This record gives sequence, structure tokens and C-alpha cells, in this order.
Amino acid sequence: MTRRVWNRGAVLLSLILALVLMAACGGGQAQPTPVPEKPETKATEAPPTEVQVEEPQLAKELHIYNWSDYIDPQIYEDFEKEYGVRIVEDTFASNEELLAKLQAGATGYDIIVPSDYMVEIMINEGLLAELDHKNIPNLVNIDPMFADPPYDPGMRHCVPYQWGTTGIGYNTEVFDEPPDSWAYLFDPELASQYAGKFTMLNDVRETLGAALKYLGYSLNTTNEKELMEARDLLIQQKQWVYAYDSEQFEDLLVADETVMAHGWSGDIFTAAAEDERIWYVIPKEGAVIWADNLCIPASSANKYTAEVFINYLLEPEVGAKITNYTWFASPNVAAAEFINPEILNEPAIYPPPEVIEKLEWIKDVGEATPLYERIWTEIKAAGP
Ligand code: SPD
Repeated sequence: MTRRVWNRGAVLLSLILALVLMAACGGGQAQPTPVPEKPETKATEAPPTEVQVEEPQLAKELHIYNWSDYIDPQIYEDFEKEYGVRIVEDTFASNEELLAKLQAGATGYDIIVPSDYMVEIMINEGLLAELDHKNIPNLVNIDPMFADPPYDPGMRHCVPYQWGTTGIGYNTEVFDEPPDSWAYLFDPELASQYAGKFTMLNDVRETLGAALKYLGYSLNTTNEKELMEARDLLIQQKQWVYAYDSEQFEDLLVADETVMAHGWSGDIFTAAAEDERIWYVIPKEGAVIWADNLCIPASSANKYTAEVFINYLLEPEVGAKITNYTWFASPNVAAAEFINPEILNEPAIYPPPEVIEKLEWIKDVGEATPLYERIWTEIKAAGP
């Protein structure tokens, strides 16, 4: 037994020697250098084992804090069917309301939808979690124009959800020409003609912003004199305002309670889809351009599930479903082919470059924030 083994070993050894000699003398066919399939391991090292990365489990529920009427409810149902995760939604009416809720220690939310300037404020206050981009592969669907926003470089904390403008919704039967200037809301001669028949947004930055634009100032001014002028203008205007409202202004137009509304593009267009008398115009002096974003609060206990949901919302068909419901513009380029052409080709929803040029983003005004808030309180408290 031992001899037979040795004998086989001797034969094998001579064969190897012969082959080595042939190769050294250039005999036989040249062979390519073999590429090791695996990195070499030293004899003392244990062979590499496969690393098992466990997928975190999906939560049973996801709590989203959103603007009202801002998603097709069918999307929540579809997500629940596909992933077994129930979505629970609460709504807010302004960025400041959302911020106050988080600052007060609300911990139950997994996804929130702040606008641009508010994202910056929340990042600075440490209120947002950083996204794990590997859980959101559909980020590639975001239009490059929105993929590196100055308020959140590289989308590290948030993903753009919808964008739009803030202008004037109106009843076409009441106006011979579109009310295409803020003067319709602020010039005493014009605004008084519509006394009690128009609403203004219940929103400090939007409403002060509209007054500042009418006066020819930046809507991010920190100049106290300009801000006081805007305050006086809004106090003067108050006698003609039906209500400060951010959630029903479009319904009030349809119900003929009002004939004009300071409001967000998509909300007015959803009313227009229901009532052909309603239309929307971006004032010629310029207006607000904004983007709302999907973000995860630092306090969320379900970050992975929230990322899975954000990724789902970025699916092309789902992205289109959102815009086909809200009538706001989508930052999802891959969704474009599924978006209703009536929306996609509407210049008041997707404004052309010459209009975009006149629009201004709201920015964090930093130390001037308390002044804005004080002015807003004064306006709300003023008679009548
Ligand atoms: N109905 C949904 C309205 C969302 C509007 N968000 C825009 C905020 C801009 N400051």
C-alpha cells in the first residue's frame, strides 16, 4: 500500500518536472498566465467566509406627516399590498407648523415633507436623519436639476418630492383678463373691488413674500424698512381678505365663496380639473418657486422602512401617479412618460425658462426669522 502510493507520487513528480522543463525550453504552446479567481491567502489565514448582510425587517406601520391632498391615497394602499406596511398619515398646513411639532418633541413620524428652506433649517437643528442611498436605488430617476439642491447638497438628507410655484388662482368668468399681477391683491383700487372675495395663504413666508414681491423687493429680504412696508401693506389689505387659508382656498373658488386665491399651482389646477371656470396665473412681477422633500426625522425608529417607501415613490409609474393626482410638477424624470400630457405640457405647471428666471426660492433668513414671525403675528392680530 505504502509503496504503491510512493510509486504514483514518483510518476506524478516526473511528469511535473518534464512539463516545467518543456516550458523553460520554450517547448509546447505558450499559456496565458492564470488569473487567480480568489485573492491568495496565506497558509496561516483562515479561508475567507461569505459575509451575510441581513436585510433589516420592514416595520408594520409607517407614519407620514404630509401636506393635505398631496398624494393619491391609492399609493398608500398599493404599498401596503406589496410590502405589508400600513401607512398612517397626519397632515400639516405650513412649514412652521411642521417645525414646531418636531421642536416640541414629536417622535412618532417616519417621513415628513418640508419645503426647501425648511430642510436647511431642520438640518441645522439636527432634526433630520442622513439617508442611506443604497436603500434608494431609484434616486437615479431624479432630474439632475433637482439632484443637488443648495439646501441639501447631494440629497444627503431628503429626496425632492414635488415642485411648483405660488401664484393666483381665479374664476375666469369674473375677470376679462387674467389677474397677472400682485396688484390685484394689494393695490387698494384693484383689491377693494374684490373685497371679501379672495384668500391669502396662511403662511408667513408665502404671504409676506407676495407683499415683498409686489413692492419690488426680494422675498428673502432682511431689511427692516422693507419688511415694515410689507407689514403695513398686509395690514391695509386685511379688510378685503376673506380668510388666511392654506388648505381650502381651491374649494372656496369652486364654491364661489371667492373669485381669487393666493395659492399653490397644483392645488388650483386640481380645482380647474373639476371646474373649468378656474385657472391659475404666475404674477408678472415674479413669484415663489419651491420644492417639497421627503425626509426622515432623526427620531424615526423605522428608517429602513421609510427608505424603502421613498424608493417606492420614486418608481416611474408611482411618481407619475403622484403628479397625475396633485397636478404639481414632478422632479422624477423617469415618470415623465406616464404623466398626463395635459399636465406635462401646461406652462403654468412646468414654466418655461423666461418665467423661471423671474421666480425666487424662499431661503432661511436666519437671524431675521423672529422679525418675520413678529410681523406675521402683528398682521394676524390687526383689525378688522
Ligand atoms: N396641497 C399640497 C400643498 C403643498 C404645498 N407646499 C408648498 C410649500 C411652498 N412654500
